[in-house]
Amino acid sequence: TWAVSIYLYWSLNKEKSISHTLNSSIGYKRQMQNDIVIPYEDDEKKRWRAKSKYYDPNNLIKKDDIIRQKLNPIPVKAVNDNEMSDIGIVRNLDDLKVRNEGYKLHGFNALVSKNLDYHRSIPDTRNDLCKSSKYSDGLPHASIIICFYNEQFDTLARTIHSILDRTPANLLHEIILVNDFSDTSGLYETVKLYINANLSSKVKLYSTTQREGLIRARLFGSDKASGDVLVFLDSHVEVNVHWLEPLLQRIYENKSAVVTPIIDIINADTFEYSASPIVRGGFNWGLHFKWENLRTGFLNKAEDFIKPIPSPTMAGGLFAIDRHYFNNLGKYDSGMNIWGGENLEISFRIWMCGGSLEIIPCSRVGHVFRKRRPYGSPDGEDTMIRNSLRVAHVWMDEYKEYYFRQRPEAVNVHFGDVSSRIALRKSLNCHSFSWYLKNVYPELTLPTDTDDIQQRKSKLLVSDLKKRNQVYIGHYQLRLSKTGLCLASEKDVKTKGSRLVLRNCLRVKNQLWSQTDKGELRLAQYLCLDGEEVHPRLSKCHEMGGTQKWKHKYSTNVPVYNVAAGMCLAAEKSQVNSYVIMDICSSNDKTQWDFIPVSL
Ligand code: LR7
Ligand code: MN
Repeated sequence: TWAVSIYLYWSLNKEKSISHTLNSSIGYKRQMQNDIVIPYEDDEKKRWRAKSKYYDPNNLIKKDDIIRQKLNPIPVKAVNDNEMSDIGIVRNLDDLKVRNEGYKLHGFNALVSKNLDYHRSIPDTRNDLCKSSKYSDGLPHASIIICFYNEQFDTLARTIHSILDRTPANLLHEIILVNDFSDTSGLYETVKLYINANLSSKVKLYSTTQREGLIRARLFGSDKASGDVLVFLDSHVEVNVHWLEPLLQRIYENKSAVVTPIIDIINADTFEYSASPIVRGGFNWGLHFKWENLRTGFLNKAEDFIKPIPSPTMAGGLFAIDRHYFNNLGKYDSGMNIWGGENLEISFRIWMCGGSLEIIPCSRVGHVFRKRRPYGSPDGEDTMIRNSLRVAHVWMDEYKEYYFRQRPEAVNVHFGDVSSRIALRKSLNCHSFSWYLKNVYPELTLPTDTDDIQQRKSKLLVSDLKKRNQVYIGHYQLRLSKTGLCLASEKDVKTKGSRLVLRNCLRVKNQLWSQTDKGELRLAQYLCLDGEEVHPRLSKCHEMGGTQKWKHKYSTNVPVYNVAAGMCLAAEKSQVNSYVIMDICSSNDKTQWDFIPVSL
């Protein structure tokens, strides 16, 4: 265990420092996190979500039985026991390596993905009315284009199989995979072998000859396509039942409608599949995509939940478009590099040049929302800024000033030649940006100085609300089995970031752990035990589960397991003041805890 702990410590720290340098040196900062935030759900939406029957967390992850037998599970039991707990358990150094390298290279839990079947059932998240929808005969057929750069093989395989399993063969013209010059060793060869050995000739694999970035890689793929409709997907998705028919139906009715599914959530730590609320795409003046609530009153009658929803923008990764329409509309801006901005560019272009962009609620596709983008651009360029500048200069007329005001550092950044895109806009005879704002996105307000203050205010309100709604299941001391030592904070109970240590068991605040209905362990009902790092710490409770969610049974001699981390709470040594760490789950004494109920 000692050697294991050292390795664990080293590898987790290494992972952390690498991700830190990646984030800061390339300048991607935390933008991505803002991009994927789902807006705070108002009560109405919550009620609606609660009513829908599809959300069944116990049914989410079903593992291949063979894998299950091989792994010989150790008895980690949760109170609300479900199957998911054991799929991410790190049982040995090989598991640990898969997991750690996975987070580093892919930004998600590769161990879970590896242990999941390529064919798995996911909950049907559609509204019930979708189930009786009828689709026309003679729908156009689709070329599905998936670009990938360093994708984890199992996740890519699951993406492809979900399509083959859930798409009617007569509507599937081909799947075009474009390897964007991945540098993870052997990926291209592995994919090639797998396709040749297992998959139909409808699945085609191409490769770029240098790293192009997702925009030019999609252009490359779309030029090879010959189906009526192009469907673009990311390489870490799972399509849901009857996902394609409603998209094709809408394009069949209107060739200039560009359509997206609702993007459901595949949790990056656990691969749980869950439904997303119905929201539209918007953006802010920093030119970041954001989710936006529907217009009030948009969802009135039952049928409103299944009709197309006009959306000012799209997230970018998952959409369907008539192939000729895509080509006539100017495809993509090939001057954009690696990642970012192309989603707003094509959204503005669609609306301003006579088309429409719509969300089709009966089409559902899950996407792995990673915690950070695990790659940069080869030369370190901030491609989000470059690409956004191209959007601003071509499409935004005088409104580009608002972007510059928001991002003063962008003013002097090099963005290449945009003359051909300006010529395109002219030749398509497109509307002005002010037309777009007025007719498509009137909800977008111009930035004012008070915005910041308002934002801070609304955040405060939300957190107050959460505090009031807190539900406690029980209050305990956690004693390391066979010792008189209890789990305590190294510093004061209110010190964020404090590590955890063993202290002689005493009935003090500093050893009082309260279990919430969200699986949190709160010290003195204040800060949350967070298992993100080798040394678990006290963090502000965010109520989003993840590394603040713990499983165990309240009893004696049980491991305390962190679902997202795949690791157990362990004592470094059985001595007063020694640190508590995250370690491989075993039946070792150092991972066994007694829950001693405390009445308040
Ligand atoms: O250099 C690259 N070459 C590639 O082929 C970089 C990426 N890629 C591939 C990559 O393997 C993946 O399959 O391109 C695809 C998209 O890259 P991600 O998954 O890193 O992007 P993302 O999901 O983080 O970001 C969203 O915004 C991007 C802006 O450029 C793209 O439009 C993504 O497609 C888009 N993803 C979605 O819209 C899914 C829903 C997320 C939300 C909200
Ligand atoms: Mn993605």
